[in-house]
Amino acid sequence: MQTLDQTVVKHHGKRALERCQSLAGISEMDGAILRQYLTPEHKRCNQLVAIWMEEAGMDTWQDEVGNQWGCLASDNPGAKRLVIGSHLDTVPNAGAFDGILGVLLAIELADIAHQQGINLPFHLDIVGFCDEEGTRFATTLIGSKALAGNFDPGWLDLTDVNGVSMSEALTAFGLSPEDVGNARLPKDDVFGYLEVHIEQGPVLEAADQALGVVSAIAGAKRAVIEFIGQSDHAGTTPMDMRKDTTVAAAELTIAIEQIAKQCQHNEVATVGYINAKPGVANVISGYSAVSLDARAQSDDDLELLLYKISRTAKAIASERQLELSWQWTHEAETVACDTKFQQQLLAACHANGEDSPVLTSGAGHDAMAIAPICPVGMLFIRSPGGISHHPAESVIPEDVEKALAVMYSAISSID
Ligand code: HGY
Ligand code: MN
Ligand code: MN
Repeated sequence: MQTLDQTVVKHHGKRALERCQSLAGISEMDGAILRQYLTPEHKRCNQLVAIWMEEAGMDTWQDEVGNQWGCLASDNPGAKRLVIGSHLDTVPNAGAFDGILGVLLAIELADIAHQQGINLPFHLDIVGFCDEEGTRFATTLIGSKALAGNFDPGWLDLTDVNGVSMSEALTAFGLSPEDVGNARLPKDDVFGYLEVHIEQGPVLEAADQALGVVSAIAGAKRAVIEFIGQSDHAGTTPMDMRKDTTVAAAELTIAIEQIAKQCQHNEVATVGYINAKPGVANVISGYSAVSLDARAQSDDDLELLLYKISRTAKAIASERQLELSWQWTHEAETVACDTKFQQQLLAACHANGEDSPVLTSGAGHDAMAIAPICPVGMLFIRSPGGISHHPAESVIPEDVEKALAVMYSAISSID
């Protein structure tokens, strides 16, 4: 297992962090980071990443759903492909490293191999996924699911807050909605997928560890739970004659927190928003939508959590004589990371002087969407304060350098 010279690690680690800040400047929001799928910012980001990939000696292309690719080809034309990547899109008011750092570290790896004239036994493919967060069209892992052949054509009709459909947005971006299925990777070509990502949680910091190897990624389901009641006058409608959906939404929100807190295996459930309509002070809301993001370390735990929440939602609707409907918007099963990749990553950590732990991921990642077509592995980088999905998201430069050194050692051990 090869290790990198410290000066090389420092140079490339530093440049990856500088480039994170360059991409942070490509944002739809003034003074904050937001980069959504199929926007001009997505296009500008892909163009800049493509330049960096080409400087690293890679052939580049953008696929049919808007993922940005680079390939450092092996001399062996019949070689298999190792894909290393993460996502280039962000949540609103994001940090500079969630997803982004994983793509840029992969490009530094390719540049090191290119500069050293290493002939890899596999084609090194790097991918910057177009939409992991699902911020614009309320469905996530679009780019990575497309690679696995799981792009749902129904997504083309999803609309953003401005009523623009994904199909229209693809066309405006210069892509053809009818071609999105072609982004699918030929299953036999790819022998594995690796992803470096910030932990986005407190575990590595609490263990005073720079890096961690991921054993499994929590399963998740997202839904919009809708209460339908009766809009009415806020001044003339007696309290016992109301079909008030905002109160029902608030009652369910509190209940969801209580249900998750009473679970025993680190289940989590989050209401990110309540959307009441018509949403004015002097009208009782006849419609309220409650977003639900539920996660667990096993599919059985997730199903039990969702059953309890569903039962409570029904009881609230019945008690308040409201209609209830669920719109499922996302589902990702719990994914186990490949044992061999875990061993190779742990060995690479040890070869670089790190006694890194193994941990599970509460956050979802593109690796879960790739898992159906090839073995996946993930390396986590410590998140100071456990902060993420927030401008205060940060990394320790020395940890980033260690991650680069470990990834170099890991891929050098792949035959
Ligand atoms: O929500 C998640 O788990 C990921 O950050 N998209
Ligand atoms: Mn994220
Ligand atoms: Mn992420």
